Amino acid sequence: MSRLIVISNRVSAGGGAQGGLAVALSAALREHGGIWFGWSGKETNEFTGHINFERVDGVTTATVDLEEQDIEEYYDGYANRTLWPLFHYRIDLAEYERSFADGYRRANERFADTVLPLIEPDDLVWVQDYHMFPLGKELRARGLGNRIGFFLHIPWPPRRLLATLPEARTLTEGLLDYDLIGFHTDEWLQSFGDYVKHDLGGTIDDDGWLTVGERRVRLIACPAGIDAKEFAALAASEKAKETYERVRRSAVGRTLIVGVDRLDYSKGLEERFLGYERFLTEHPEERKEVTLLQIAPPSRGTVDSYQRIRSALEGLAGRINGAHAGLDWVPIRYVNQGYTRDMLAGVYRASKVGLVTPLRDGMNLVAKEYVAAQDPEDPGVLILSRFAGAAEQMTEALLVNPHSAEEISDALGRAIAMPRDERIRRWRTLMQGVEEHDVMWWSKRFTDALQACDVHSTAHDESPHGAH
Ligand code: GDG
Repeated sequence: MSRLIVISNRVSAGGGAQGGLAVALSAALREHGGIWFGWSGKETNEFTGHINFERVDGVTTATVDLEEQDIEEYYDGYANRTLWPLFHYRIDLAEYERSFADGYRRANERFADTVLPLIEPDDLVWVQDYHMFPLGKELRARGLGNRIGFFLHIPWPPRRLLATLPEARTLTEGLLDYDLIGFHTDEWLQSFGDYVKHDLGGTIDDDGWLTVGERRVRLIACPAGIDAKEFAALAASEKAKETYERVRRSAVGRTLIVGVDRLDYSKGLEERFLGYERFLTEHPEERKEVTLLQIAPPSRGTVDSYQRIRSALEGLAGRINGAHAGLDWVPIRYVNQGYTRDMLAGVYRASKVGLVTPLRDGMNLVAKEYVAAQDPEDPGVLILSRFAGAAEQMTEALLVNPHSAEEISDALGRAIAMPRDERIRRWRTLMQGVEEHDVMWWSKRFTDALQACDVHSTAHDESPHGAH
């Protein structure tokens, strides 16, 4: 079996705070052997390419520090201010600055220079996400002939939106140096295909082989999942039970509705609050019988748009609570803090409704975690945005348009009134999907598809890294 080199912006092997994806990537690395390479998250005065190796829970990690200017232009800039909003269809928030694009290219060149000597001839190289689009091209330019795959964790935007990015063409052409490109859903794959067909003159056959001139790249839709067994076990842990009891006690018999999201404008939190307010107005009989618990740990706080969404939400939660609260009831409990995964599992299980309404989301793992944490005898109801990648698989959820306060309100009414047998029937189908297409399935499907690709055809065979 080939070794695996995983490359991602941040490296998170081992430790209790690992998310589901990190667990899967660590498991794949333990199975294949290999290295997880990325940015350490730390700053250095001068980039030297010094690699810090660690061995964590059977996984070797290799990280580098970046200069302040790299972090500002590559990470805060191009990744978080340009690509993230654009790829979530928010061109109103996207900032197009040449210095960001330059910093992004420079950081990727630095990653390529640093990781190259760590890669052996038969290794599979798996690059993760939008921070690293050009890395494959940079590695090819340095003569690497290995199989290199890329997985995109966020949506691919429609081509007319992508066209607003000054570097759209360079960025997309650069992706043709990968052997395999994975997306969460067919929709994102089709959007990518549209751009390539219209703007690069490519063709795609029924098996997902993309051809542009001499280049052939395999495209697959490969939806990421969670470790369903681990999550169900978390939900049965002492800490989860304790949290379950605590949350239920604090709800004093009221129906709990839960939202758990990184504080991000793509997650549709304002629209969610407005939909919930509409529900309170349209269902006066339910007032004081329900509570919305929204957990939203802050993220990317150095970016203006994140500071704005944070204060907008505080204002909105305050206004709704001010307008509707009584002596012994507040409609929204809005918590700007993160919890451990076992506590989250307890919170999900204590909540009769999981409200997951992003305006756009590559996949959304919270929807799957909510399902995995439920009591099979008395499961809650998942309300899910049609615009989350997860909606392609989770059709037994109540699917809503997250922009419509009326649809959110109607779905809340339906979820709260749903009879137990219908809840069980829907949950079983959802849980079957979550278990079958779990995160181990995802990483195996991707690495198997990468292994099956021919060794890169246009590699520079004279290079030591191109030889096989
Ligand atoms: C990107 C894509 C895609 C949240 N609050 C806490 C906490 N979380 C955890 C959740 C979940 C994870 O964070 C969030 O994952 P999502 O998938 O929902 O969203 P993004 O962070 O935007 O992830 C997304 C994903 O990549 C994978 O490809 O699905 O579409 O945007 O696991 O549980 N975890 C802890 N405390 C919290 O308070 N411990």
